[in-house]
Amino acid sequence: MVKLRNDFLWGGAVAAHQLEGGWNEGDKGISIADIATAGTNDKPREITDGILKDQFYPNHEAIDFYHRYPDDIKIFAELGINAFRTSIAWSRIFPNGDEERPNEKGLEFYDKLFDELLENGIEPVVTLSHFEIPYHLVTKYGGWRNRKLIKFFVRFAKTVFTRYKNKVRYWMTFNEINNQPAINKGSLLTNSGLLLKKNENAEKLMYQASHYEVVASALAVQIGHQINNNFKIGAMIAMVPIYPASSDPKDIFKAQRAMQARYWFADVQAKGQYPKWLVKYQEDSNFDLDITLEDLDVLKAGKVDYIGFSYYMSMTIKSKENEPANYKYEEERDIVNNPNIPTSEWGWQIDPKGLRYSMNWLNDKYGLPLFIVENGLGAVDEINHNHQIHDDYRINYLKDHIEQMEIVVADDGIDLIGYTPWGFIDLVSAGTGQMSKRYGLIYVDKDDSGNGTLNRYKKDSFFWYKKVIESNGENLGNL
Ligand code: P53
Repeated sequence: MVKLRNDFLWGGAVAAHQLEGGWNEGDKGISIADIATAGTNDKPREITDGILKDQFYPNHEAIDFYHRYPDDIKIFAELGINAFRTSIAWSRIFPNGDEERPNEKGLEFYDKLFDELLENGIEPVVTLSHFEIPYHLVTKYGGWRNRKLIKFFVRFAKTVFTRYKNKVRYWMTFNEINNQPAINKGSLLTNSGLLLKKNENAEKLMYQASHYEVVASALAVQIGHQINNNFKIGAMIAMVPIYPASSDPKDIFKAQRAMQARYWFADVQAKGQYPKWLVKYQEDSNFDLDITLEDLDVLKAGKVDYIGFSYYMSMTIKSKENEPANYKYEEERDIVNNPNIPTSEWGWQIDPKGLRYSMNWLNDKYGLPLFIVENGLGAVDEINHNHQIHDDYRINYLKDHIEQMEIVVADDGIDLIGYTPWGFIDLVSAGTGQMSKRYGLIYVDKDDSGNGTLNRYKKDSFFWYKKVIESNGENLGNL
């Protein structure tokens, strides 16, 4: 029944700063993730001005993958995955971000990591920028508000494309490039590294920084293809479909505008140009952005090969009385609860059918191969005295999503490259800095304050996913 590609990638996904640790080893520089404190769902992580003595920084050690990767990869091989999505920490390769020459020790680390993976039949899938911009680029240049960042990023991309051209086939430029609204709260924990100045227009700044990022992404795509014609270089977007709360036409349009505002990044990366509504909107807002004709040519020439996306949840939006015609999407203000679907312990609305909707939407819009590069459930796990973790809630979540993914391939005829569930080994949450928000099929013994043996244990979901992979997705039954 299921007709997945013969070379379908069954994998797992992580990001350098969330699992490696070794934050100051191998001449690595400080990244913004290294100065992010721990938070909770109610208490946002803080970005401190440099490293403060009395603060706990969960990413400094993370799960110590930097030292433990050979043993971890043995467990990954036992799980049976054939793809491992990670990122290259920019600050290992260019510790400050603006050096002329790369740090050889950083390059060697990823050589060893990729070799170890390949020897175990696991293909590395690599994101260039996953929320870990070198901090020096923030303090000296203001992060992506500065056009110079394009040059630094392209140098980084060129360096790693060249170095790993025979080890890595699938690349993504910016993780969740559309995950930018955090700047409204002044948070740095996105790719952009933006600190709002007093009285600065956050929306204008977001459009400017995002423009430089899409230009840098398009340049990287062009250069990557020159270095290795077989490279597949993708966009990576956070896919959270926005539904209208009712069939009221006001809700329908509001949801449409929300989708446009959330996904224009993919329009630019996949179609090589800005959507008309946004050009008009930016003009009408008098943002006076630095977007040159040359930039627009770069965008046309650097279209991505596929759409990578994360999928965790859907959101729902409702109109208000007297909404202005030029409604501005503001997620925190406008999202309402969807009573038809459940909500996770961290407030994310679980919606497996929304995955089918999302993939059809993406396919209709871009017609490019799709790659589910993140999906998963953050939940509290209990480990018993035999080191067992009975995480049937996680199995159910993954099963329900894989089921929809298979319907999409079998019934909707959509070309899907692979599936790499997020945080398949427990790691530090990006949003909260917690360890207790666990996504893993592999348990890591460490708590939110940084205590624990760091031992690894296989959860029930590990044995379940192993069977799914062995049967190429045919066997989704519980244990
Ligand atoms: P955490 C928000 C919404 C959707 C995906 O997130 C998100 C976020 C950011 O919190 O991020 C992606 O750890 C991201 C990963 C992250 C994962 O989702 O907050 O690409 O780095 O860990 C899960 O539960």
